[in-house]
Amino acid sequence: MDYLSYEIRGDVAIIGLNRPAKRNAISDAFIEELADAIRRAEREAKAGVIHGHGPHFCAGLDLAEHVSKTPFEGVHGSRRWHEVFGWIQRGKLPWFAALHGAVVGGGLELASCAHVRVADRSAFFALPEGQRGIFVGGGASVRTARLMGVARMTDMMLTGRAVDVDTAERWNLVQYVVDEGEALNKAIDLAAHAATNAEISTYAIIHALPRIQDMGVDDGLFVESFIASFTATSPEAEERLNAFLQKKAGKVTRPGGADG
Ligand code: 1HE
Repeated sequence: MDYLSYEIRGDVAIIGLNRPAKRNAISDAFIEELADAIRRAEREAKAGVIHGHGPHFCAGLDLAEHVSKTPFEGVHGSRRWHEVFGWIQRGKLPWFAALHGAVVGGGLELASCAHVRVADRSAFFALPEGQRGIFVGGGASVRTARLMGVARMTDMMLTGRAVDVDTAERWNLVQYVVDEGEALNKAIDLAAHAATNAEISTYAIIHALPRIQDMGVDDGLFVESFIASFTATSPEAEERLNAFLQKKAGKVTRPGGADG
């Protein structure tokens, strides 16, 4: 692999963006490697982590390659990003992004596909497309806007504003903030935990929740009732529910508490 590292740890696939000299900028060949790695992870793991090697998570689209593309090649490139990133967001695995340094442009679009984002204190977030004379093309208008809201995204794109981790957490771009250098470990821990969940519940969580969010209230509640019933009557649910009732499964514990 030229642009990625790939490792399996237990049930977790760990994909590292590995083009640090170019700040992990994503070229056409890079996206094809990512496509293969995601499919491989779906065969070999129950959860996945994406992180970046070098000083930054990802500088987004490879601008050197992009500058010589025709408009239609640009459309095809964008559509390929959509396809591959869609396998992350609505594929078979829960994905955890470990973020540090620059998480900008297409790098933020990639991070926005993950189901959980962990950022260390070095991370910063920006959408410099407006300043480059282009537009987002890796799904940010759909995914990133849903995370932080259109008003904030409009501000970031119009003004070139970069935001730090605390702002990103307040804006719902990241769920966990950790000390510098700790994002990958935290993301792996969370992914390992998610890998122990019932496969059907994980699938429902990552596929049903974003769809229901886009539905009206009545439709959402109706769909929810069927998914709830379908998952609850699975053999895995029966086993897990009985394990709890027989006191063989862990209780819910207080955050940070010592009682469980
Ligand atoms: C690149 C890229 C890139 C760096 N494409 N080559 N993304 C951007 O507009 C962000 C552009 N990058 C930056 O603002 C900075 O590079 C960073 C803040 C990310 C990092 O700064 P720094 O000081 O650590 O690195 P650097 O010296 O700027 O860059 C190191 C090398 O990486 C340098 O090449 P070199 O040959 O001179 O060593 C840079 O040219 C190269 N490099 N970023 C190509 N992005 C599907 S649509 C998505 C739309 C977008 O993503 S638009 C946003 C693009």
